[in-house]
Amino acid sequence: MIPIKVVDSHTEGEPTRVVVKGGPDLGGGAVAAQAAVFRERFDWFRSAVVNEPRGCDALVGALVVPAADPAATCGVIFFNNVGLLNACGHGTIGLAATLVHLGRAAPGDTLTFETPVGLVRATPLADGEVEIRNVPSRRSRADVAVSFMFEGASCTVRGDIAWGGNWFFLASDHGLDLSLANLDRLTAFSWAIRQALESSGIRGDDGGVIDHVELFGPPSRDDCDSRNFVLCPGKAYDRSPCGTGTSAKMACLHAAGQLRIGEPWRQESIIGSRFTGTIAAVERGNVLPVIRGSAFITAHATLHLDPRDPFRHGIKP
Ligand code: PYC
Repeated sequence: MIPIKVVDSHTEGEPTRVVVKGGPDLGGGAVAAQAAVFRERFDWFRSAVVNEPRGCDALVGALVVPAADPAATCGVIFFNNVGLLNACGHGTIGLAATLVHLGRAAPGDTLTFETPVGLVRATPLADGEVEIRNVPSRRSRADVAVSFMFEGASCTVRGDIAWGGNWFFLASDHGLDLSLANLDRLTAFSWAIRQALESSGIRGDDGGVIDHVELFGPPSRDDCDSRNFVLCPGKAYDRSPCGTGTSAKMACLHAAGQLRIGEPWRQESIIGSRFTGTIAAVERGNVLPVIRGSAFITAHATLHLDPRDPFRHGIKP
């Protein structure tokens, strides 16, 4: 078996594991088609790379694959503890930092990654930050009411539905304290929203499942505009402010007339880290989000899958 070589990093606290060697052959073609092959035939590989005992619930994997688009540097498929992600902002920053670390890119280069949902650009900067240009993002519906039971009481929350590379339900009027000490309640509340969206058949405007829930509150830092809590599809919370979530937020703010092109939006995460976003332009009703953040390399490793190990393919939640 080819050894699986990975480079680990974290972007504003949220971990990424880039598979740089030993990934499965997905047959080439468009990255969206390769992602379908990965999902159907190589779920064991996904789980082996990111799930316990080798990984953890928060870990996002990034499989570097050939791109079909001649404009792309390479393709990338992001995945987590329960499946594939369409796109991933913190992971894109982690991937760019990893390529710089490996000497495959340099500050000032513009890297273009083909994802299953479009091209994402990343520029490693001289100060160590990475700037990404995410996929066109949009608010799809405003002020949607979602009702569910929470802690034995019936509860209704209103929020927006937006695309930022993944589908999000974004709510500010929820009454919860956005602090790390409150993680269990935030998780239970957001998960109840997620389930209510699903059971009421509320989806994105392309029929996509709304699998990320984002709650907003006042920032704890003077240099931020807002703090968030983001619940990811596998019930882990995003330690970073979430790149696709910040893109969705900026789309909502712009649609509400609260964020102009070029105006900075400084999004604090639940752990106090920060992304700085701006809207570069608006095209056909979509905002073009630009986001900056930092990633740090934490490990180089060779993953070992011992045929005698009953958990070599990970413990699936
Ligand atoms: O940064 O877009 C993001 C992201 C999605 C899930 C975890 N991080």
